[in-house]
Amino acid sequence: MTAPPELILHHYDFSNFAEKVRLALGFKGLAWRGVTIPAVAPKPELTALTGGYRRTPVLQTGADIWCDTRLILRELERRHPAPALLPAALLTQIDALVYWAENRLMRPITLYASGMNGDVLPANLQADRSAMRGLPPPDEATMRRAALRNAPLVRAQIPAVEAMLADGRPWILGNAPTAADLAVYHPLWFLTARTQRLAFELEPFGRIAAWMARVRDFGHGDVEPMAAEQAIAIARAARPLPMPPSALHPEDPPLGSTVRIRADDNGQEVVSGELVFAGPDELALRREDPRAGTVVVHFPRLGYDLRPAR
Ligand SMILES: N[C@@H](CCC(=O)N[C@@H](CS)C(=O)NCC(=O)O)C(=O)O
Repeated sequence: MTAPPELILHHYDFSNFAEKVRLALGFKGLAWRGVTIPAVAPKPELTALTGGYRRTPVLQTGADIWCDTRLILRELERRHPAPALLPAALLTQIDALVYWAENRLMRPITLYASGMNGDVLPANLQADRSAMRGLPPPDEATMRRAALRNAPLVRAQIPAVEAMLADGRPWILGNAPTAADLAVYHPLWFLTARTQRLAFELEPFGRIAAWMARVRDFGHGDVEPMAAEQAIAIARAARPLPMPPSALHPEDPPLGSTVRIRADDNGQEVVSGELVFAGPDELALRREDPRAGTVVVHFPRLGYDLRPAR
């Protein structure tokens, strides 16, 4: 019997950040297992692995849990370097484009698409997303107003993507795909992920349409479903990877101390554990879970807040 694939992605179908990772798995031609997680909290099976982090997606390899798509892509690249999505010579440009796409471009698209598709979204989704930002549940009129306020912010930015492709290049950074293509693609994908109502926003842009078709062609790789309980059992049976040497800053909490990590933007559930790795742009903490056993949860440094435990 062949061993099952080591990569387990915890995701759900209409998550655009999950779509970014599914396409990365497809581009690299990888086999993986997909655990479908709830789109709203609580997510008890996911948080047995993460210790509290509830955003989507999360990658699991044995007893190692990789949070945030920036880190997930880096880990995929480390394990499967070819074909590359993060070529060293382009890393700074990729990071800048990822930040623009996933913050400045993504947020108005989310508010626009969600507000125009309120009737087809799961009933409790908007209340959950507002709670993630410390806001009360919005009524339909509020969502609609937010959609209308954000439509111009979407239209102010889509032409920038067409301009990036204006010289006829096939990919955002030239002749080969990079993580920048995935990061710019997934917010645009979200515009029509639920319904075609906003497809007209992309219609004037021929280069974007051709480029999105090329990205879609990466596919999702070779995926088989896995039950959440099985993923937890895999974590329990595995040992976390050995940690490379850390590169702590003098301001960091000491290695081996108990720390708290949470996202600095939304979904700020705290994860607590023992700091076992700190690098220039990665943090990892070890935690004991009654169901998942000893796991190491990895985060990027940027976008996360690290503090000593109280
Ligand atoms: N910076 C994070 C953002 C992830 C994110 O915001 N994902 C959305 C789904 S597309 C989310 O977590 N929404 C709430 C949820 O799924 O519980 C990443 O790159 O992974």
